[in-house]
Amino acid sequence: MTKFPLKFSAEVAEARASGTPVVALESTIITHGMPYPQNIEVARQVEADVREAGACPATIAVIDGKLMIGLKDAQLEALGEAKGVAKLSRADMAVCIATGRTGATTVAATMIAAHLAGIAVFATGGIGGVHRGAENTFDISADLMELAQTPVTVVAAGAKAILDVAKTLEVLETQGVPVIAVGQDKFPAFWSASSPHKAPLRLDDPADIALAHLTRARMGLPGGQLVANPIPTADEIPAAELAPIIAQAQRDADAHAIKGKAVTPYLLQRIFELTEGRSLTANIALVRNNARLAARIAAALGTTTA
Ligand code: PSU
Ligand code: MN
Repeated sequence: MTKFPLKFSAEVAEARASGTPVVALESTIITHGMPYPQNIEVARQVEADVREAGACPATIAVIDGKLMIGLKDAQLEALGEAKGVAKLSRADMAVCIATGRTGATTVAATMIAAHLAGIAVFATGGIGGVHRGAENTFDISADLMELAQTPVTVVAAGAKAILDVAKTLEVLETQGVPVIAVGQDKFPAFWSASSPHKAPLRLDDPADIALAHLTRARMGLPGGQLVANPIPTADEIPAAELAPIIAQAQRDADAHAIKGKAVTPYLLQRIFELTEGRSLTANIALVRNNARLAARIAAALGTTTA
């Protein structure tokens, strides 16, 4: 906890007062990860999923220089409609706040905000990671280093298959981040439930994930955990079907010289087009699935005494 000024929504303030578990949600997925108007619908739906699972959703964003922990519905809608909203990671968050601007938080920035607000569990779609060709571009998401230093358990459907998943897992290991698959041994690949990669760790019970989180804290280890929750198989796009589409999207990104922060949003949009919207349907299913699991972990954290 900190003295840094945070702006809690009424719902989150009430949850904190009454001891209701809280789950953080990111906003870059709204502004850069999904097309309008589905982005707003999905953001609302994911919040409803968290509530239904007995926790309180806290969607995080910077609005007019204020670090918001929980958004009113009108704010969420405005963010989803806005164009040109900044994508904030660790590097740009303070500048956005200091200059009174508006920005959406990535996984890294949402973790920082959640920790400032005393929220231990955060649900998203997929984390950023090591991009293909990173040996030339050095494009490695700040999300990985954030997981190494900020004590928030992040529930994601693995790493987006647009990444180099093997290199992403290597960096997570080097950084000392526990990567915990749920319900299977394989590391999930976002739109696909499985991948050729074995997850380093597996825990199937939310209570064990909560206990592992607390144990790290008690040991004085910095950083969080990556909980890799596979997309329900009914909703997945098989990896073999997706592989040529991802390769095409990557070629298009290269041909248009897309760089830096623009890479992930570009690839997601291109895959959406190339799959005629199927990637979005899968993305929605996996985020909702992650929100429900995160709520259970947050509830377990509230009752676990390590
Ligand atoms: N997951 C999604 N859609 C997204 C993202 C994640 O389903 O848009 C966003 C997250 O905010 C993540 C960011 O932190 O993409 C990673 O961007 P980069 O690769 O530039 O670090
Ligand atoms: Mn990047």
